Amino acid sequence: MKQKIHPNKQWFIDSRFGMFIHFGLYSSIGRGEWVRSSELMTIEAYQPYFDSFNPRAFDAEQWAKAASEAGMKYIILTAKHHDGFCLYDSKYTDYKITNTPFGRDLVAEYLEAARKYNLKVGLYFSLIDWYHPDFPKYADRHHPMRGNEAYRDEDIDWENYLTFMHNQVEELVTQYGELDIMWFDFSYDDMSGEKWDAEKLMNMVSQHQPNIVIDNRLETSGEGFGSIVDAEPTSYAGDYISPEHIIPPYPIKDVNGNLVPWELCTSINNSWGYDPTDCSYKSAKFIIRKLVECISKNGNILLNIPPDGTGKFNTQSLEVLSEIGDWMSLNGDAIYENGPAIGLEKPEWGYYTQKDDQTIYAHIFDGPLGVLPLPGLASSQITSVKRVMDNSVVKISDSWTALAFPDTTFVELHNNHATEALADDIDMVLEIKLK
Ligand code: FHN
Repeated sequence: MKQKIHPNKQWFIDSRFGMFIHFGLYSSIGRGEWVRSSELMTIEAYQPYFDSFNPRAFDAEQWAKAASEAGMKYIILTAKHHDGFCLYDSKYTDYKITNTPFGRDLVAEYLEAARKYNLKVGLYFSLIDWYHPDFPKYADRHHPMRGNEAYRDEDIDWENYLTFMHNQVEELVTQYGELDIMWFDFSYDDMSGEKWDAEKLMNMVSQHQPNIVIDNRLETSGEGFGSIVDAEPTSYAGDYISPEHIIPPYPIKDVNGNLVPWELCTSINNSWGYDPTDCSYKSAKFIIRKLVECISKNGNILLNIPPDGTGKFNTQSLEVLSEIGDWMSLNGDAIYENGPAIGLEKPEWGYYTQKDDQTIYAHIFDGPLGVLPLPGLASSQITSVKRVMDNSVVKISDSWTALAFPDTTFVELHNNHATEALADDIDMVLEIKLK
């Protein structure tokens, strides 16, 4: 089925699995990246975290190596989040990492390390800036100074803010080499589309980085996905839909029936920015199974790993990433370049994914009683069935009962139709080759 994405950007769909990193001043506070807003914190109250910011354990290689070894194919770092603090040496503000005790351009080091590990590289950029004097405060429903009488009659120059914001995007897309993804975040209420001068912004970005993949958050998705699913999307509709902590129930299509790429963004626990009290780390098994579910519906997962205030990934994150990597090293063929299995219903035991016209993968989460049914696949269609983990052949059952169901092939995961535990209790993968 035709994908609604430029061929130069197919790598994004093929990658299926990426790393998100939220890092900034808030990481040293440990109460999430919205702490200024959630605690109505003034710039002055936030300033000590700027003045003391020095993530002594930061090592871009640790981030990139962990992503690569977990089987992630792309990585996206917050160059600037809503607090306006820049992790790069912006010439348009003093509110930047090179003016803190850390003193270095962290974005530059991150990009160098990510490219060294052959990761596609992306930057997250906040359209919102709670530090800039010309960003709305009193009437804005997210700003830390919302409703603060001191700002009731604020006199802001929105055009000046747009010039500033566009200039910052331009320095990112011109001074840090080829970027593969720009992750704009986020539009809301009337702060959407042409309010950001989005068409001009997109034209500028595309001029400097013609193959860059862009998310759909330059416009609000409102009750849907934004204009990306329309017959004539806006110039800033983006290349993919970005659901957050929600997996679509089925593949997303545009009004013409083309598959629209999407990427679930979620975190390894329940926090984007570091929070030491958030110990609800998702297991490798949970993440892998959700990744398979997303792929079966034409989606990617962008998994956020929050570095702590010293700049390192903590042990809990590293252990989960390592276990994911172990599984991906054996089963990556059933993840990368996979998508929905055309014409096959979801089987009861897990999911089908499809790589090409001759290759389908069965992702078995729940083991069968005796032989495993492959619903929707007649044995006459199949040339071979193998276990991906060890490339061992799986026998097609020729029992009289199995043969009674012509639209279903039964395979023997164990000899003599025995019922045994799955050889891989995360996701036991079979490669099914079709004629
Ligand atoms: O407000 C941000 C939030 O802090 C975080 O960056 C997420 C990640 O997708 N995006 C926005 C909320 O949708």
